Amino acid sequence: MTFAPRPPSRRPSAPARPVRRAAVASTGAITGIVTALVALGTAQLVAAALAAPASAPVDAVGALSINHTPAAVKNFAISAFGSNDKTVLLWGIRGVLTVCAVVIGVLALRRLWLGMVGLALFAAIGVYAALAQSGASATDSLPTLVGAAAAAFALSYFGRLARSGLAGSARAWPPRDVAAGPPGAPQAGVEAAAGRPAPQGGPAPAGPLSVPASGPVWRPVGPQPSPPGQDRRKFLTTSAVVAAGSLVAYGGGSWLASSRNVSIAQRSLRLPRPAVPAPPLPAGADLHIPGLSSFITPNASFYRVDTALVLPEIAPAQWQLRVHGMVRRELSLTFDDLIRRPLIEDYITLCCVSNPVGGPYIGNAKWLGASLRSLLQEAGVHAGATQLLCTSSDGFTSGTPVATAMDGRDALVAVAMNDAALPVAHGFPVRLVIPGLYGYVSACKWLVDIEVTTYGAAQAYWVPRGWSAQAPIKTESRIDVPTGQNPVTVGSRVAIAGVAWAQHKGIEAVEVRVGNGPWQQAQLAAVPDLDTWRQWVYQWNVDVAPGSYLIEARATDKTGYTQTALQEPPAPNGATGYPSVSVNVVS
Ligand SMILES: Nc1nc2c(c(=O)[nH]1)N[C@H]1C(S)=C(S)[C@@H](COP(=O)(O)O)O[C@H]1N2
Ligand SMILES: [Mo]
Repeated sequence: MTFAPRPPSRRPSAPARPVRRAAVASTGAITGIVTALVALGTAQLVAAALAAPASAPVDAVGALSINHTPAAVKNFAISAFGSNDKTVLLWGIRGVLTVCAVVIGVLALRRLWLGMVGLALFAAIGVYAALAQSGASATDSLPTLVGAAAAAFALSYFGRLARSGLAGSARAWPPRDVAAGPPGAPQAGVEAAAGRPAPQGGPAPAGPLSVPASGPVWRPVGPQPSPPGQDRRKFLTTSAVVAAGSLVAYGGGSWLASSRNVSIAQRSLRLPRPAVPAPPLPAGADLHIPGLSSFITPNASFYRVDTALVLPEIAPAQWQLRVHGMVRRELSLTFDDLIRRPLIEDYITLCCVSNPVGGPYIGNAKWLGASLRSLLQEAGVHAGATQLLCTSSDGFTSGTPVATAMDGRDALVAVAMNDAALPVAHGFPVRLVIPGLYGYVSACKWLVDIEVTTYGAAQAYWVPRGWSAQAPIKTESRIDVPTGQNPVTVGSRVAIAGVAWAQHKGIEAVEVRVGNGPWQQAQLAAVPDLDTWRQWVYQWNVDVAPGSYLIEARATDKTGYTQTALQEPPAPNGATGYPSVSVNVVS
């Protein structure tokens, strides 16, 4: 703090004016900033409670300024800051607010009403901005109004505390006879800051400035002034605590408000009809065998794999996708732009490279999305580009081969999963789904950016962490039943069933063997196309002697490749080996 007193002997003739000035300025700045934080924190909480994040003052003023920005400035901002343009704008508003808050705080130390007028001015701007939103109602003014009320309270409380802190320090130093001039002369800065006239000589009425020059400590009637420094300390600690609390309220309120906003946007999203509907689901796609994974995995039980500690909450209205890099024409799409494109619907089985043989990180859904290929064609991919570096709003990146995205398979910029908007955990509002590639090289969730580049020029998230840059899904199978938990009886018939997958190649056959016996053909369920897993079942007549038996399965895809028996772990590009389950046969 600028409070450290200089020894009086050094500058006996100069009153402490510069010191006071600095003290008033810093104290005023703190008062103003704490007041502003209280205003914004409170407003944000109210906005969250109302589920109206856009009515919080900073966001409302931001939206207002976007709508009133000339196109040229907007284009400059977009080209200079890209998709960060909104962030830059919001921080700009916060910066301006901080400067104004400092001014209001300093004013308030001089005359409280001046600070209050400044506050009211800001409240008016906030209310105006909140009500200027399209579809705004009177309640949208509440966040700003409640915030301003809390701020007014904070301003008068901290103003009072600040003034007595300043006065306390004036009392402590410098000794009145050295620095303060003749008794009764105005003490520059301090009384101005205190907002009341200096005592005009004599035993002044109780007040922190009425300190006798010498003699025994004079005790005023009424509330005792605190010892020097104590008020100042109280001011500093209280403002630190309140500032911290307000920041937490602000952060928490923003998060709450946007997550409520997103869930509302998600529930109310109207999905356009697909231009290319999914092939009809064949009657026999689901064998309905107890314990066998259903052909379609419900969204609620779909596996989830990502690096997000806190799920990104992106409202479609805020979403933008940039396609850039090695392209002839950079593209920028809003959510409306995206869903106005012809949408393709397809059943696609998504699988994680981390899935061990027999593991759970695989699921099948009906996806709806725009064609990634047509988007890339529109952008015009340069010859020589090999990789699409796709970035999530949380910074995660996946790297997809350009060739795979362009070869005509249903590589989707997806907006829906099983006839509903994407769940937030699965990438709302937009993610990629590309049949035939493990998720980490294809299925970027919360997609915001596609950079057309090369494998030489860029590495996606998992590549420097030891996973392969290229990762096509390996032909695999899983045994769902029996689980091996219960014994099976000699002479009974047991359904050995599971799923097999070779996305975009298709499953041609699945074979099963029991206890190193001969491979037996399993019966395959119907599938709508090549991009999904395929259920299979083998009816086993338990005609073996009691004992423990290993059941194994293996799949062959439509290219003629049979999955390998070689057991490999998931790293670096997918596990291999026959799935197996050990069952106990009893008589
Ligand atoms: N933004 C983002 N997208 C991501 C990931 C991630 O960590 N962050 N993980 C990928 C991986 S490894 C997989 S397997 C799939 C999983 O998609 P799901 O969680 O919808 O099943 O998402 C992919 N997309
Ligand atoms: Mo994954």
